[in-house]
Amino acid sequence: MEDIRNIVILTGAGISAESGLATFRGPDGLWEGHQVEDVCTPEALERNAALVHRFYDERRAKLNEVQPNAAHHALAELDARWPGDLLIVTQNVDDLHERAGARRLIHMHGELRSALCVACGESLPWPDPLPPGSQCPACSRKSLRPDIVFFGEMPYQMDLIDAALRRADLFLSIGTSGAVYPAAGFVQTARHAGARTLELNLEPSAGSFYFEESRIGPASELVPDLVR
Ligand code: BJW
Repeated sequence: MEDIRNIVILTGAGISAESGLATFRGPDGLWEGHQVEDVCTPEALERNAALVHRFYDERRAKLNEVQPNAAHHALAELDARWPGDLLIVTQNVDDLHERAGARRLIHMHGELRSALCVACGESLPWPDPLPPGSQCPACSRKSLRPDIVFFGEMPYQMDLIDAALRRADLFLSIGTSGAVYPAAGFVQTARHAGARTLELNLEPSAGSFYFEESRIGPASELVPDLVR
């Protein structure tokens, strides 16, 4: 790591799997027979708000039962001690990176513990449980939804992420299938900018061939081995 100063780390559902949170695409990747693509759209929210709210209510409740694992802790330690630029970009909506102590973190697909007002755009801590007909404290409209980036919506902080990728010396991808864009394209942006690229995953991802190196195994072992 001698010649590396700027690091971007992309994480996905696989990093939280060993904490007990289900991934999306795999044997446990279904929720009550629904594909994630059927629940996580603005159209689904409009068509069947109760179903979408229940999906996120159940996942939010599950957060109280799980803890960060060795991979989250290893990344938080790296964040604390790394003198150069470092950015953890997580696609996950759980809070396990921050509970492990990570500070330089972007939730590009939103957060379970945040609510978004569709009327005024305000984000606020999710009032748990959300009483029916809850009002937005900023505009008083009854228009709160989960602060989650659905398919077809723009992920958060893309400008910041893009800038970090363009000056990265190392791009590390952990526990993501590489099935969802724009995150799946980050490896190409980083490579074009001259970064070294490494993937840590339980199996080769969809974009495995874009990486210079792939290490196959559980994140709780591979991440501490790499960063400590
Ligand atoms: C382990 C492990 C262990 C297990 N250790 N590993 C280009 C081409 C085609 C389509 C598109 C395109 N660009 C955009 C699109 C459309 C769409 C898209 O990508 N569709 C695809 C289905 C093709 N993208 C969008 O709509 C996005 N918005 C957008 O593009 O806006 C326009 C734009 C234009 C230009 C620039 C920027 C933007 C929005 C995507 C929103 C995704 N939302 C979801 C749900 C919300 C969050 C939530 O409910 O949690 O986000 S979908 C779901 O997938 C979730 C995840 O964050 C995301 C990625 O999944 P992830 O994390 O990779 O999980 P899995 O389950 O797929 O994989 C887990 C991996 O871990 C596996 O490989 C396992 O092997 C591994 N693993 N255990 C290590 N112990």
